[in-house]
Amino acid sequence: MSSLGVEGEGIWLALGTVGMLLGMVYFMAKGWDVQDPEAEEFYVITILIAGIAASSYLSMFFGFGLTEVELVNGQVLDIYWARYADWLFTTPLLLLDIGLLAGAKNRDIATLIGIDAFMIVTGLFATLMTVPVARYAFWTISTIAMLFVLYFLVVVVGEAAAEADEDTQSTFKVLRNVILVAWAVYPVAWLVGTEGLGLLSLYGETLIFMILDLFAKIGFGFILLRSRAVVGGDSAPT
Ligand code: RET
Repeated sequence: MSSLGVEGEGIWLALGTVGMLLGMVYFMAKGWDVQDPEAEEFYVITILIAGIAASSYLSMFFGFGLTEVELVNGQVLDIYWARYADWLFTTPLLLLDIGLLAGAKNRDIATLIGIDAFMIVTGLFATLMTVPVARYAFWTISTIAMLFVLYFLVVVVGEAAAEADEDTQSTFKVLRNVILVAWAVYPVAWLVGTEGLGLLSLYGETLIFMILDLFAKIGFGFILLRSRAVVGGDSAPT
């Protein structure tokens, strides 16, 4: 049985599932013959990102990843918590992808992933709190963590990337910009969406998160796995 969700947003969850599955199958097909162990690593990570997101979207579509939070003022929010389970695993994997590409030190990648996990967990706290002021307090903490992640990515990982070859540098810059633009929209969507000020309906918010997730995961993977930096040499398609 399918679920249309609370406000008919099931359509976006279905599209999200299909989009993630198509991305995953495309990356698998493209990576099938890859022999180079370094390139293989990027394929495995990126396929995993799409696969985790596909299961999360499917669980939300079937209404499993959905719960209710009753605020102290009696207002009841419909919360898709499965997003946070998805993001807790996929955002570190995205950072691992770009960190490995840049040739960053393991220690720096680990720091970046640590702050990122803190961002998602405090974002989940913001989402589950019943007192409004606590929700906004955790939103602020999570957003500050995100600014640290973005800063660290540009400065520390960027420094490592600056020492890489030209192909790697240009792919790094494109992917870094994808992250800078896409990630920064998430806290805004939360704030204007049903978890925050409620200016957006659950229907509209689910649509926005679906577009962001596809861009930040499948768009990102597409750019990474097609790049000369990963494909290498003259065999690159563009
Ligand atoms: C939340 C709410 C609290 C404030 C902040 C958030 C940030 C979320 C981000 C999510 C990124 C997700 C990605 C998914 C992959 O497709 C948790 C929404 C800062 C940055 C890239």
